Amino acid sequence: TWPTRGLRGDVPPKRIDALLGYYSFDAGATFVEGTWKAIKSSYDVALTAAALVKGGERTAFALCRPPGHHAGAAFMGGYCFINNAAVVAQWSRDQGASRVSILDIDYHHGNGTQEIFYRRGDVQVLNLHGDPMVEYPFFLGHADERGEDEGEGFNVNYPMPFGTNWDSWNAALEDACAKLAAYAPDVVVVSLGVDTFEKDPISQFKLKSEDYPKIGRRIAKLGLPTLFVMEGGYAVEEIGINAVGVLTGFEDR
Ligand code: 5XA
Ligand code: ZN
Repeated sequence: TWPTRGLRGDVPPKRIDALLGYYSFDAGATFVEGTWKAIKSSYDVALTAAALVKGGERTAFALCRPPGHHAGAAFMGGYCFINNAAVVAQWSRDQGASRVSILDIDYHHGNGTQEIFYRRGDVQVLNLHGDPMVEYPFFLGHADERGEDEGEGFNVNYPMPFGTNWDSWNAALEDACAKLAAYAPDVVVVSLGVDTFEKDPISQFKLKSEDYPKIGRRIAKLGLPTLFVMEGGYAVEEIGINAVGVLTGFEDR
């Protein structure tokens, strides 16, 4: 049960089946035996990668499963329980980074990441994704969501239509990279989803395998310590090829 309009969303009930609704926004984050172990391992992987970058590595790839970018400060959903990208952004701040940018290039809007940092100016959030009028998570991710209070102007959304190809997607990436460079963060966290791929079974963008190294190359051009955190991707045969494509592009191999 979800506390939607007309129900009390401010009183956490006592029963586990009701708490599942209270702490989620959809039925896409379920618990079975082993779920918590997976969530905690994913979180640990992200922090290990963050420590490598803090220790001087130019980049590290956190192969997180489950992913995280739909999870907010107090809710799960969309296969996400803990927001790994947000955790490492905050960890980097705690370790002395003045500013952190999160560049979310997963096909779906990272509603959790947006929610967590929406009122903060110390973490910039840039999000390229399917238009929420027609695409999951539906209820956040519009271009007019720009951040509030101290976060005003530090949340940038690029909703794009079904069928978006490399040229249009890349134009959004260019704009995002320009805004990121102007913000001059100490660390970049990339929420790396490869469900933008043309053959992804649940997504509607048209990127090709040959495009992923170009993404990595563009991000590398920023010249900043960069932490890649895995998000979505469902074309099982090509996930590895496309994710590694971004990384080899970053390393210019
Ligand atoms: O980035 N998010 C995803 O890939 C999960 C989408 C869940 C759709 N029900
Ligand atoms: Zn996704």
